[in-house]
Amino acid sequence: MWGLTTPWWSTVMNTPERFYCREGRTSLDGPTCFFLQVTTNLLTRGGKDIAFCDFSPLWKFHRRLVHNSFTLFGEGTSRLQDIVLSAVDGLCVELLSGGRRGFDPSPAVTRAVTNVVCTLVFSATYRHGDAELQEVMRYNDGIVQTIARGGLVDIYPWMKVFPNQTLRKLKESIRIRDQLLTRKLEEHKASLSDGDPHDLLDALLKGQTGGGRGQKSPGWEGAGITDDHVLMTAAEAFGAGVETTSTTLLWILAYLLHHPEVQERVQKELDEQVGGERAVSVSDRGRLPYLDCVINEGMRIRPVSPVLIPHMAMKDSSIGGHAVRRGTRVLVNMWSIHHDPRHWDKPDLFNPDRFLDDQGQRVTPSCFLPFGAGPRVCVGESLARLELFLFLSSLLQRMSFRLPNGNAPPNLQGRLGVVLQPLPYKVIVTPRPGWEGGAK
Ligand code: STR
Repeated sequence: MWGLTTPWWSTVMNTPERFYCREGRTSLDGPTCFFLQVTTNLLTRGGKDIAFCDFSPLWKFHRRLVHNSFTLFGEGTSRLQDIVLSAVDGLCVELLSGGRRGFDPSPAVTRAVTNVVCTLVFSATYRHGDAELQEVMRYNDGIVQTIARGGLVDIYPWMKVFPNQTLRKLKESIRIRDQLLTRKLEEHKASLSDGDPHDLLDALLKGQTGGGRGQKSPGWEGAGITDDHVLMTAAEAFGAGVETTSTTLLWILAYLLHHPEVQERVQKELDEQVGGERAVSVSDRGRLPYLDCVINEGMRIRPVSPVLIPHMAMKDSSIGGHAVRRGTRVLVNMWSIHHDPRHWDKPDLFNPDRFLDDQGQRVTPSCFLPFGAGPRVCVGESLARLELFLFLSSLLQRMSFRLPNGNAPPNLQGRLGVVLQPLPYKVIVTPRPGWEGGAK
């Protein structure tokens, strides 16, 4: 296993092993789990969420509820598209007003993605500079800064040496988060009506009472979903929805700066299939295979979650030929799966074409698992894919990205915090013909 001198994650990532197992934990109270317990218990009120909660019938129900409410916005409806496109317009205007000087695209991208998630979770849409949006972004940043990735996955007792100041900052960020979300929850309770839910909070509240029939029918599974569950789910949808999507977009932009020819090819495809007269829409997706490949290749080469959050064996089992006892925690090394030279030709090369076959048809290799797999597969996968598609296609339709003169291309090593992030870098954006203002 990994030692003390190098960070655990670089040791894990740099081995070909696909799984790491650690026996000896049977519940969240186990001493080896102290550190994980401190941070994730604070974050989730002791596992009232989806990602960190242990498996149980209630968890299954809870997850299904969230999944169903996501399909409300998902493909087949234009709601999500409208929400994302309005954030895209704002983002394009902001990026294009960045001027000819190089600037860091990260704050604008994060703000746009945060805005989408705010609309999905509690129907708020914010203008640039809105005080509540700033508050949301500040507390989220506070959590991201303090809950290092080690906090999510590390399993050694010495990790409990957790600086007090950091813990204080985490607690304070969580307090602000909970205050804001509680307010939103109360507002939603007061305005809950019989029709279709408007957002995730509505859907969860309806799930509690069995489809909004007003009173809980006896034996209704949703009765186990407490207000705490609703709050923690909303909070998690935030954290997971913002960090992952914005980071993936920033990784892809970083790679496009390294590979201007890829950017040009995407833009050529967009020009041919969509043109410059109208905004891109979900229905264009089938016509833009190369763009899809670029998104896939970005998620392969720099998975936001290079080591998945821990899974626990619910019963005696086996994995990759190794026996795994009940209660063992299993870490999946997605980095090694996505860089396995037996499955990927030159795995360190950014090559979107690997997702196309000889006939130019899209292929999805079995070793490509950016959202994980199985019952714990990412619940936001289709939302995320839709967002990535709409954001990236609209950006590249409307503007081009290049390096400021004299700047070295972005560092591609990245830094593993709560997700694997690129280090800050600068871009110059120039509008493409007809999109000087950023939106139409
Ligand atoms: C980010 C910060 C925050 O405010 C809340 C959360 C909770 C859910 C976490 C998220 C975090 C980081 C990304 C995670 C997500 C659950 C699934 C996702 C770890 C800490 C991934 O596995 C990529």
